[in-house]
This record gives sequence, structure tokens and C-alpha cells, in this order.
Amino acid sequence: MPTNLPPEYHEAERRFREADTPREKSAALEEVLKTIPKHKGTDKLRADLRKKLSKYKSLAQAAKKKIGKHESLFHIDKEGNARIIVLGCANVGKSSLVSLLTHASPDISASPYSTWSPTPGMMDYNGVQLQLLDTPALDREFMEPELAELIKSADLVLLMLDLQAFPIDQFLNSLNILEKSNIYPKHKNISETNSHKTILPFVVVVNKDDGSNLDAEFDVLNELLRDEGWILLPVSIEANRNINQMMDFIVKELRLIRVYAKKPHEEPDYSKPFVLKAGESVENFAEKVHKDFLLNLKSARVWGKGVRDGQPVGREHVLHDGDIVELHI
Ligand SMILES: Nc1nc2c(ncn2[C@@H]2O[C@H](COP(=O)(O)OP(=O)(O)OP(=O)(O)O)[C@@H](O)[C@H]2O)c(=O)[nH]1
Ligand SMILES: [Mg+2]
Repeated sequence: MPTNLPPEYHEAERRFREADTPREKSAALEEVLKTIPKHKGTDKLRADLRKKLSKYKSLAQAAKKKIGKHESLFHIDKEGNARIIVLGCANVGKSSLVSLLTHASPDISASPYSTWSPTPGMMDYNGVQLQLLDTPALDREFMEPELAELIKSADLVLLMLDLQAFPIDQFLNSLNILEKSNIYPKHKNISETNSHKTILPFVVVVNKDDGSNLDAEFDVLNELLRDEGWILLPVSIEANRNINQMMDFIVKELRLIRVYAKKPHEEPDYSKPFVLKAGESVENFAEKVHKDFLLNLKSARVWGKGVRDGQPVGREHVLHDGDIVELHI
């Protein structure tokens, strides 16, 4: 240790020893380095301190990354044609559903509250790309504001109940919790004058309807809620009951349609539908196929709903699910 170090050095060095995070340590070390006069006698000390500084900087960097990662658990990029968020009380089967339908593998457990962060999974349903989000149980002691934000970003809420565990209680409880975050079901015609409200389409999926012996219980529940405008779908993930019917319904509810492209004198390409929103036209379809088609479109022929086979139509012609379109430029 060189003996001719100024008092500022010792003061800065003390602050360095007292700092406790890597970020504070590296900031303090930079100050220490500044106090050291540059000459031959301090070369070794300065080199050692710079080495130390770079170690603390990389530690600080790693710590920063960890925080970033933690925050991003609730920040999930939208992918595909629509985002469906699976919500419900503990143990109803949310993770089981996402795991059944997608390649995601969230933890599934007979004990409640097994999921603590959302997990996305992609599903191809007859050519429609759907992003499903598994979520932590709604009936925990709190809901993270980030989870509420994530719910608000969804195109559809799949509210899941367990038919075998007081479904009415779960239903009321779930809605209550969502209301606290200003999230409301669309069919209730809640006025949108309050700009804090987010209104989303809801489908109630009643899980664990494992066999016909349980169907009567579903009927009672359905009768109670149907009159209030709720749509209830009975399913069993374990017994793989009604899962396809549920998916068909969801795609309809999302108001997504599949339109197939056809080249002149060729069969349509059924392997890759273009996904449009209900109400969209030939023009929207052309834009999806290629922007050149949109710019240079001269005419189009359609096979499908409400037209003769191969009928010429204009740009504004509204397309339907399953239509086949031939574009001419
Ligand atoms: N009988 C029956 N059990 C099911 C069905 N679907 C899921 N389960 C079981 O229900 C339990 C809970 O399933 P999870 O998928 O972990 O439920 P979750 O809603 O994700 O639960 P949390 O993450 O804790 O909120 C597991 O033991 C599943 O095997 C079903 O259709 N019938
Ligand atoms: Mg779960």
C-alpha cells in the first residue's frame, strides 16, 4: 500500500467498505479510484482496484438482469391471431387446460395455488393461431397489478369453474375479484362512461364434468346463469370431454374467420388459411396475402357463402368463414 495517499482516499475507501450492493460497491470504487494520484508508486493499487471494479460491475449487471427477468414474468408479448386468458379460482384446472392444448408445461397439482406466474402457450386450431395464457389463481390474498394489466390485454376471458367444488361460490368470487380491478364481462352491458373499466368477452368453462353422472349438476348451474346472459360450456380435461366443442365456440366468439387462397386453375391451399375478423372484405384478405395484391387488385372470384361458385366480386365483398378466394392482378 503506498503511504502517500490523500485523506479523501481513506474516506472513499470507507464508503466502499460500507456499500452493500454490487451497484453501490462499483459506484464507491469509482470514487476511490478518482482520489488516487497517478504515479508509479500507485500503479499496482490502481490496477488492482480496476480489476475489483470490473468484478463488481459484472455482478451489478447480473443483478439488474435478474430484476428485469422477474418483472417480465407478467409481460408477455402477444402472438398469433388472438390472446385467450384462462382465469379462475385455485385448482379448477387452468394449468391442465393450457398444458392439454399447447406445448407449454405449467405445473399441475392436486394441491391449490400451484401456479404463481402466467405461462403462455400457442395453439393451432384449424389454422387459427391462438395464444393461451395460464394464470395464478384469482382467489389468492392479492392480485398483482401486472396480472390485472395482462388480463386487460386479452381478446377473450375463459373463466374456469370446478363443477365438483361449489362452482357458484367460485363464480361469484372470481367476478368480485375481477371487478376490483375494473374488469367486467361484455354481455352485462356495463356502461363504458367510466374510462377505467375494461370490458371483455367472457366464456365460462365448467371443468371436471367427468361423466354423464355429473351432467345434472351442470344443468342446474347452467339454468341459473344462462338467464343472466352467461355462456357456460361443460368440459372435462381429464376425460377429454367437449374440448373440441369448446374450441369451436371460442373461435366463433372471437369473431375470427378462415379464408383460403386459390390460384387460377388450381385447388385452394387448405393447409394455410388467412385469418380475418368477421366483417372483413376481399380487400382485407388481399392485404394479408401480399401488399402487391392490395395495390394492384383488378378482380376477385369467391367460392363460399352467399355466392355462386367462382362468382366475381368487388373489393368490398364481405367474406365468411371457409370462403375460397382467387385474386387477379
Ligand atoms: N376430476 C378431474 N380433475 C381434473 C380435471 N382437470 C384437472 N383436474 C385436476 O385438478 C387438479 C388441479 O389442476 P390444475 O391444472 O393444477 O389447476 P389450476 O387451476 O391450474 O390450479 P392453481 O394453479 O393452483 O390455481 C389437478 O389434480 C388436476 O389433475 C378434470 O377434468 N377432472
Ligand atoms: Mg395452475
